[in-house]
Amino acid sequence: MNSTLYRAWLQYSPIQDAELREAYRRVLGTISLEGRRSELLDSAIEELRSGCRSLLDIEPELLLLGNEMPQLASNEGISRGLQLRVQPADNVQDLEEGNNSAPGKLGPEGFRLEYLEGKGQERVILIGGSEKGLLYGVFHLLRLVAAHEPLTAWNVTEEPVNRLRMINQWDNADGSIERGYAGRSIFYRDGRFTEDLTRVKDYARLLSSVGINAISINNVNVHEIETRFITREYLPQVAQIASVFRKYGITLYLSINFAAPLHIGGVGTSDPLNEDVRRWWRAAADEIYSHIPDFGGFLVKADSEHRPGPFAYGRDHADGANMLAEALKPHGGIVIWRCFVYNCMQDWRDRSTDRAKAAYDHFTPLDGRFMDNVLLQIKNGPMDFQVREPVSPLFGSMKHTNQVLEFQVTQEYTGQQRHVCYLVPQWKDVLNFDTHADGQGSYVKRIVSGSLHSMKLSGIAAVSNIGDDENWTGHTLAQANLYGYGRLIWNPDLTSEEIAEEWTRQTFGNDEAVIKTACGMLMKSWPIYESYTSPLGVGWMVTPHTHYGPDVDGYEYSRWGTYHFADRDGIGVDRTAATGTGYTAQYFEPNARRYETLEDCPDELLLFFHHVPYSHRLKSGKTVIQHIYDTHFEGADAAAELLVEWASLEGRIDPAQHAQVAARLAEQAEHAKHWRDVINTYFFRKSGVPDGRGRTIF
Ligand code: GCV
Repeated sequence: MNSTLYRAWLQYSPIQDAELREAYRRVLGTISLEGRRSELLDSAIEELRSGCRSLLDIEPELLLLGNEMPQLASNEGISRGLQLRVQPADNVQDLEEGNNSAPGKLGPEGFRLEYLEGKGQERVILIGGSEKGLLYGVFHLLRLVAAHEPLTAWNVTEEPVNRLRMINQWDNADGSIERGYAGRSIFYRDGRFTEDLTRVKDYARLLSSVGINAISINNVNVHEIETRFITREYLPQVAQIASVFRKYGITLYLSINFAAPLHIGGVGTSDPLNEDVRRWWRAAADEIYSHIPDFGGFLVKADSEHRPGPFAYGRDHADGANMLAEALKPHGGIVIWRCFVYNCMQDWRDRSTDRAKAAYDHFTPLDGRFMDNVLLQIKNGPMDFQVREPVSPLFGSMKHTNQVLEFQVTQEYTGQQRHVCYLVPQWKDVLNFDTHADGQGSYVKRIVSGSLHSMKLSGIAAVSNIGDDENWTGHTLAQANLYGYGRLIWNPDLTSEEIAEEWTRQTFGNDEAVIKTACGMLMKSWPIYESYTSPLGVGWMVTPHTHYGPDVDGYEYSRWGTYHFADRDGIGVDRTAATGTGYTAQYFEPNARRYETLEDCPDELLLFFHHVPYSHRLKSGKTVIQHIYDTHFEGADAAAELLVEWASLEGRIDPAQHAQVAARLAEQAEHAKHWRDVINTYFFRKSGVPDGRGRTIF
């Protein structure tokens, strides 16, 4: 497949501007490489060559300058073209030294790109902190070309801010994808691994181009076949996938079944303190590493939504995680243990249990007990990837435990890639949230980058949004979320607008009208989606199980702990310490007080923290009920307007891309009306309060 839809942001569309094309050709016509060839360097060169072919219609001359590793001085070596170098190992900054490189020293994943001009000659020097850094540099260079950046602006030094930059696939061996909205798995089909790995390779290119360095390739809900992925039967195939990703600097992980010793090991128990169980996991780890020497480790969902875990044996999460960590430790592997643990069999009549409190209550007492090769993976919010949630209070609360933040790129609760919802602004809000864990400035981004509490291991993971649809993501605009995720976690200080623009230029070209309209649409898409779905942070109100479309009471009398408590007088969950569940007390001050106090609580989270009458006035001056009506009318109108805006781009971008997005936007506009009418009608009937503007409610 080589269509525009398929190429996503790696279009490498021919440069039409003759002057610019000539300038790029001058410096990219000759590529010299100093140093030893390696798999990663081969990938870098392959990418450069295909990029040059496609963007500039040239076949660059490649000069291999042998094994000598020259010094870094930029005036050495040959004096023209693009010069690729890997910084000598003794000059690479140790990871332990921190993420910001000292002058002259690059971290192993960093790179420096420099355009030099003088004496009638010009050249570009690209130095990688390692082969991997060089590969990232090549992708960056190609990004600059695709965005038509002038050579004089090619002067950058980049280091990733986060160490672990991971993607989690929720793919099942039968080819289905849990919460997948873009077709079937590219990894598996009918219980077997896919034989043709072309698509896996192209996925690796996409991920590597935005700096992703780790992937887990199977669902955290580990079923029967996948339980055996860690055995001799499947490891040769897992190893093949690992080798595809390795060439792009991406380390492979597997989700494991905590009860594997019991189910497939013939051990009779999975008790983490049982010596036979421990021996079984050690042997399993030895076997894995004999096939995949650089295997990353295990991702574990345990004692969560009916998945097995240590609780069955009266043990806790630290016992479970450490047992696995011990098995992986001799090989340098890590355990990523998820904190998505709550009672999913709650009695809705029980007002004392609050699902939002669960992760904090389970894990904070264990701080300090996890081995140093264990990381806890924490979802961004305390519930489950809703369109609006507060930030999980676990961030910053476990100062002696490695932490990974989990985002969801797949749009489970945010329109399922049928609605456009650019999530980078939401993720930025999370990263910029000040936990006050160590006083002012204790931002989530500093916790997960490891800089606040000097964590040895830390980073960010996210659930992928791709499948085997031609355009990877179902909605072509949803490609911006995968792209944006990678770019944002490389550098959390990039703005949402910058990322949107980068993606748009690479995907749709450099027509300024396209950039302006498409970026504008992306930037308003999350607020629009929020406006016609569940109001003021209360969440849920979706069809049970599928999580698509409105069903206000769908989760109200269920066992999932997801309630809005709407009655004829008011709505919202009282999570205050004074009169409610006490959840607000899990935050550090002043956040605890801000959420606790009705006057200070931000409007957008009001119903997450408080139960209020419909007549309650928001900071905007509107009552809650009028806010619900207004946002739903306006939201549905705004969704219809997106379609009109997109129509204005017809003829300015590739027809296949245009038609694909137009079809999804038309569906969104219709579905937004459905949301509007269901929500407005529900609250009108519940409250009896008419719309102040007399619009039609049913
Ligand atoms: C993989 C939510 C989703 C589940 C998912 C779970 C999790 O509950 O609806 O499909 O399971 O989160 O993150 O483990």
